[in-house]
Amino acid sequence: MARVSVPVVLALGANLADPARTLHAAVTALAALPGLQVRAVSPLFATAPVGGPAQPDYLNAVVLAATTRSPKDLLRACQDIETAHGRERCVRWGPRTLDIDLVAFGAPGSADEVVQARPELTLPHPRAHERAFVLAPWAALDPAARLRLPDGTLGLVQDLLASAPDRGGVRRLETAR
Ligand code: A4P
Ligand code: MG
Repeated sequence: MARVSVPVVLALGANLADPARTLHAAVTALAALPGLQVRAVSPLFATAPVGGPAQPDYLNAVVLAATTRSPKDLLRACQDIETAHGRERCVRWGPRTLDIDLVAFGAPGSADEVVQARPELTLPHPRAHERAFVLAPWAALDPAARLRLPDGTLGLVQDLLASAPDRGGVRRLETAR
């Protein structure tokens, strides 16, 4: 059965090899996925690492898209793109050539919104609401964006950013993309 296209928010991060090049290649790979239409790509943000071992600063970005894929299928496609860019999973929150997380699937409050707490795929992403490295690029793209919070309420991404513990560590890069 053909699925209806629903909005999806993806968060990209990289802090090994050539992160800017990797993020641009990842966006190109996402745009080439059947069943995914990239609508907007944020500027890159240089961000101090949150958690994990000592590691280089990250570059982070957010992609707004629409998809006819299921959440599980989209996650698998994102993981395939990570693997194609040399992603290895050794240390939790450790350095990585590329991470692509599903932040939110479906519009908050609409029938297509997906809220689920499964280890293999939790939606919305369980830590996105407290991470400036996700919230800052997202707010730069969509100042009115809202995110379903773990307590079930909706938060304005800009407001969440204003109180995110790591907000002092994020810096928008002004370079042309
Ligand atoms: N998984 C569950 N829900 C999701 C989701 N919504 N999106 C599962 C993506 N994956 C999800 O992910 C571990 C498992 O989470 C997967 O098997 C997937 O099925 P992973 O990509 O293998 O490992 P990870 O990303 O290290 O794990 P985790 O816990 O998701 O990490 P976070 O919370 O995403 O943090 N600091 C800066 N400045 N910038 C960053 O980008 N990233 C992290 C990773 C830590 N610190 C950072 C950054
Ligand atoms: Mg991840």
